[in-house]
Amino acid sequence: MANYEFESDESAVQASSVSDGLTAEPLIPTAPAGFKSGFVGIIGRPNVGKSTLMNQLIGQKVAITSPIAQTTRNRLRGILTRPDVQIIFVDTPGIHKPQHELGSVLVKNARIAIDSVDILLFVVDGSVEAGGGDRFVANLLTQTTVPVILGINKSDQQPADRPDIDQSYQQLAEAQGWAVAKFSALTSDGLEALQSQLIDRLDPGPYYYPPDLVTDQPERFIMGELIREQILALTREEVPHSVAVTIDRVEEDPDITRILATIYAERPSQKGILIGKGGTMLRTIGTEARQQIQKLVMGKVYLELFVKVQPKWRQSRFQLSELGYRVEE
Ligand SMILES: Nc1nc2c(ncn2[C@@H]2O[C@H](COP(=O)(O)OP(=O)(O)OP(=O)(O)O)[C@@H](O)[C@H]2O)c(=O)[nH]1
Ligand SMILES: [Mg+2]
Repeated sequence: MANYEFESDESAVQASSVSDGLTAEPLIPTAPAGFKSGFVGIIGRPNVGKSTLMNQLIGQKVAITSPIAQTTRNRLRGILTRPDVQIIFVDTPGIHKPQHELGSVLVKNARIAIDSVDILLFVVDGSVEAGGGDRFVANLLTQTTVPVILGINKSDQQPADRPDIDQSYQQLAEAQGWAVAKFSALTSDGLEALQSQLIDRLDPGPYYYPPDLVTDQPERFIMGELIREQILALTREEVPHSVAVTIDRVEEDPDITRILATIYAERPSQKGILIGKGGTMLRTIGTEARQQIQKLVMGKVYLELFVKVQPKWRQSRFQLSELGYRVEE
């Protein structure tokens, strides 16, 4: 079974050399005078739009998104390079009350990001007022010395007659002296101002990654995520949460990329749902995922999917690690 390679914080520079496909230029140039750079951690409860925001800020889809909470399972970096600045955004799993070992690995990985970045962007959902989940995250952030910007997202969905929503977040921010930004990751409204706020707070620094690299993740990881994204979009209830995907083989021929992947479910009933009547569900997942992967590799893709049952993988430390989920200290 194939394992994903994950990079620790310390190996950020080497990460570029192991990223296959997404990098054309392995050399890191010397930064000109006045160049700024740094790491921005995107933190918040699940489903507030952290991954959508990161994709929009870097102008490319490197993180999958969905209306289902706990979509993101790994810390992953999205890199924005301009002539004057390089910002490395660190997308994290939503912070929530863990129900199983997978959940606690996710939350631990999100928490590690808090102290390993230069700026924290605490993202909240501006279509609803501050709740217990936001206050829990806010409380975690009071324990760090890293500067925090509270970002009110989904401004496009905020009802005009609810000024109390912003007030509930303003209160959280004022209590800690945090800056506030308001934007919509979906429409890009307010994102330029957010970018300026971030750049103002960055110090002069080097290129951490080659200018044309958009993520630290290997192409294989993103392929697996694009398959999981279709499962999140097409299945319901427990199925999206019970699924892991491994990429077992990638063969690149001049005119086609052949990919073999396995979808792991926890129960035979979930396997049945994933395959569907006469294999229709698996075919739909495969067709949709193949189209997304074709955009990633910019060429034709042949995708073969298998479904296997791995009972209780979300509870088992060993199996979590085999499937690419472990605490990355
Ligand atoms: N209307 C609106 N929807 C948004 C906005 N940003 C994100 N969404 C939607 O919110 C849902 C969750 O977005 P994600 O980016 O997956 O959220 P997340 O915070 O990364 O979620 P987890 O990975 O589960 O922690 C998706 O359906 C997005 O399309 C926004 O600015 N406006
Ligand atoms: Mg996410």
